[in-house]
Amino acid sequence: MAEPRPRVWLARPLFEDITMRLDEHFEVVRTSVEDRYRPADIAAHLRDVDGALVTLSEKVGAEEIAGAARLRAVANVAVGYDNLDLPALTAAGVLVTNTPDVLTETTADFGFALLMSTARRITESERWLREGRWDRWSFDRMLGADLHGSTLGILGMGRIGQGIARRAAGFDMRVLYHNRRPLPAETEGACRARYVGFDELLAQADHLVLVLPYTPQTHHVVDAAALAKMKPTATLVNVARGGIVDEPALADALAHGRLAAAGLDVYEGEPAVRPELLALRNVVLTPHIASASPATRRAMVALAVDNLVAALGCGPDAGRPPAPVNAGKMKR
Ligand code: 8YV
Repeated sequence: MAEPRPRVWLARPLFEDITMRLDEHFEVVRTSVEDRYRPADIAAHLRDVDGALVTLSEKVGAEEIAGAARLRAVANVAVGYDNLDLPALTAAGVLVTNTPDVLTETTADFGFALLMSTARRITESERWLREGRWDRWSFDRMLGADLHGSTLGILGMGRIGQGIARRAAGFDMRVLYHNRRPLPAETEGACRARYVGFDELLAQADHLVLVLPYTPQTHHVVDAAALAKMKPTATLVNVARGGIVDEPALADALAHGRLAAAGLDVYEGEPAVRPELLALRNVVLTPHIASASPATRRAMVALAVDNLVAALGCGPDAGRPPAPVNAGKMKR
């Protein structure tokens, strides 16, 4: 008798023409839920599958995999994987994969767009205009911060940070960065960026962009003390994860003129956004869309499918998924 095909759970309906490739190898359990799953729902879906393809809305940790004896692979459709408890999954022998590279340029484009909108008060002035408040032209209305000739600080100089640095060169910005470790001189040269300590980055930046991974070590690294080291005229942009910033401290700094403006694409409790942030005029708020172009979202799903197929020992790259995250050994 033929071996039963591995079973995989597809947590969201994602580009059916791409995810149908999973059907060539697996029995695919599709769910159509568009809301958040509760931990017990995720646990129930993982109980009888060999693999799962999930997005960052699905949190998978020790509780969710407790009864998942067959689970061997979880493919995340995102480069960030803070939704997955890596130590718990690795200890259980579950291979985790993500979707790096394919979203770098789109996310860097968006980071730059959010920086420009925030510094030059684009959404704030549009709201004001739509409210019918524009009665006469005025010389000092909606003055914003220049990008050209200013100092851009980049916290987290991975692929996306480097993409933002390359864009900054076109605006004649001076680029400083802070990272776990300095980049090789050649990469620094290509990005025209200089490594500085965290405090110096905060003090020097006219605009600070956050592009670092969210881990227990980076939780609230931008807190009240860090914000106090920034220029009161500075702009802060976050396209990484909400938990990197202490949001009440940020809202307080923005409300009291200790920071000029912020552009946020990510939030600690997303999709909920704190009322203190919603109430401020000097913050641009977008709903976690930095990688949201059709080509990039499709490439992310395609890579996640390739990852899952290979992680479960199928397809041309069997056993060698293109983007593995943990060193965990597969159970079979
Ligand atoms: C989106 C991201 O969250 O890849 C990431 O880590 O934050 C973004 O690309 C992703 O597209 C949603 O799954």
